[in-house]
Amino acid sequence: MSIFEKRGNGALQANGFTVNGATSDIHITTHGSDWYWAVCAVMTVATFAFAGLAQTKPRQQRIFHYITAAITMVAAIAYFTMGSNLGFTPIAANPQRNNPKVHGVYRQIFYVRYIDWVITTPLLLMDLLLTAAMPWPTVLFVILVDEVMIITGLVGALVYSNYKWGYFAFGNAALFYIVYVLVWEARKHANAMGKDVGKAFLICGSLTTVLWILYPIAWGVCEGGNVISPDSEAVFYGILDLFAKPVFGALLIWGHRGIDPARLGLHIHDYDEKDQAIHGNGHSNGANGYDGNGTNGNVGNVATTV
Ligand code: RET
Repeated sequence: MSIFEKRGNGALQANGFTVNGATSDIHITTHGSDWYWAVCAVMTVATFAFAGLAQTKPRQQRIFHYITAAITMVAAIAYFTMGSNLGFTPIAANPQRNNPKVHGVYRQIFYVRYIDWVITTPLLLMDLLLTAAMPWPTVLFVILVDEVMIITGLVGALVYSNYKWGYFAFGNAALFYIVYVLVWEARKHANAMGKDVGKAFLICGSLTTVLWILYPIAWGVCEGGNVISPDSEAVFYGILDLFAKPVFGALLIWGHRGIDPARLGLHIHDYDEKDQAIHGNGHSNGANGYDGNGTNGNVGNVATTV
């Protein structure tokens, strides 16, 4: 008996497959649970790395670090939940299949995935759209459409009848619009912000576009069509999430290394700079105010105050 067998992963026995009286007979095995734990570990390490890197920057330049650390933090907890064999509900499989890997009546549907995504996909879009310095009404609208995409995916996953494909269609229409904004409007906008911004956006925007198109394919063969096993589902979504969150985040933060967020219209104030404004150095408009000449008086100060 190996050390792993002795100490073991007891999540499946501890938490079981029965929820509200129904039991998932198409469910993850210990391998699936182990994999979820491994992804949880990567998300946790990434969170500390991104939060730690934030400390190496002045406070006015941490926005992308904080957004990205928040994304992996939420994912780490979602993966903790799935590794623990929690955050799911049994849904009657439709269609039922003869393949022994997906043979059964109730498929284990992890709704916690969607709780993760409803929080993290808007943050990923903020990372990208703020990089491209998109107008805030566009950012808000794209995020709203993104919530439509995730919630329709969740509702569809919980529906037994073929009406689930109706929700799937709404979700894909939403994704289509998001991809359009990323590959067309935001790309043009990012290029106009400078070569370095254009390059950072191109790398992260392309990665996102390719990955996000793979998610509905995963949904189609997992929650939708009951084609691949819950263990394979864990690997499929897990690999996508690893690229969409820690790998994306590392590339984004790397891309921002020489870019002051103030250049993207993100003028952020720091406490000591505000103190300076309050205590003053002779005239009241210097540090954080509109200077009355049609320009913003803080532009010079912000970059120099740490
Ligand atoms: C669903 C099903 C409905 C149709 C579509 C979907 C797309 C989901 C996407 C999820 C992205 C998740 C990410 C998570 C972060 O790691 C909801 C699967 C289009 C694009 C990036």
